Amino acid sequence: MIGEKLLLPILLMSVLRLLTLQTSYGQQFAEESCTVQILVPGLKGEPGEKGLKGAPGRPGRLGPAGEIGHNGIKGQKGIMGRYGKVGPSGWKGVKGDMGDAGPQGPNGDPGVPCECTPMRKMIGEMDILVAQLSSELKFIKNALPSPAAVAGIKETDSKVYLLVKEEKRYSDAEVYCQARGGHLAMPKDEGANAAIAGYITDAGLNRVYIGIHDTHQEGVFTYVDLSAMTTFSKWRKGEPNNAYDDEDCVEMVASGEWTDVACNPTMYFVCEFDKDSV
Ligand SMILES: [Ca+2]
Ligand SMILES: [Ca+2]
Repeated sequence: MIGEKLLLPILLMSVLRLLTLQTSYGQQFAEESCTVQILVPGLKGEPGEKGLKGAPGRPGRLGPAGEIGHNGIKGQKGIMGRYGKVGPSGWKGVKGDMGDAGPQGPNGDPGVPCECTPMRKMIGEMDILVAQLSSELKFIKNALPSPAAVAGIKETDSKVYLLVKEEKRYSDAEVYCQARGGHLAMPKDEGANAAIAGYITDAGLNRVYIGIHDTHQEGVFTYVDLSAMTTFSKWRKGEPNNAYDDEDCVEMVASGEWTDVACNPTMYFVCEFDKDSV
């Protein structure tokens, strides 16, 4: 405080002296003022030029942790990680398609000889049986006008007999049989006669035409194929009698006996066929 009180009068004195000297002794004042060395602050100078950029300062202290940011833009896909452990076995799959056929295998070992003879014999017998059945079936198909019209067939070793339940005159009956490859039945021995008689009986009939007549010469009976009657005949007692002088054809009754009758009446009849031709 004391310094400032002493300094103020000095400053005032210096200012007055400076003003008195300035008018006439400008130059001198300038020289004297420099020598006085009074510490008075000058007027504020013009701003200097901008200095050069200083060196970077030391890093500051580590700041506090920032807040959790919001989701940003999704980054690029990372590289594939390592393979994981092998997982458990899966369910059994659906059965696949059949594969291509494999190559042909090697030939097998030779077989042991078999007893083929009995087998061949059996096969041969079966072939014969099949052939017989086939021919009989063919015959039935050809011979039967309709299943209801015929009672069926009978056969002996060499003949097949067919009872036709269609009433025809003698000549028409023979035409019918010939159309199928045969004739009216011509019993030439006891066995054939019995077979035909049994056929009639089984069918519940009383009489049928058979293939015997004397149309060519009265009293001389022949078979319908014109073969002669030799040793066998089965005439009923009192027959043939050519009754009314009009009996030139023959019927067989259920007992198997023969009777000469007229040729025009219609009745059922029996055809016969050779087995060889059936
Ligand atoms: Ca006669
Ligand atoms: Ca008679």
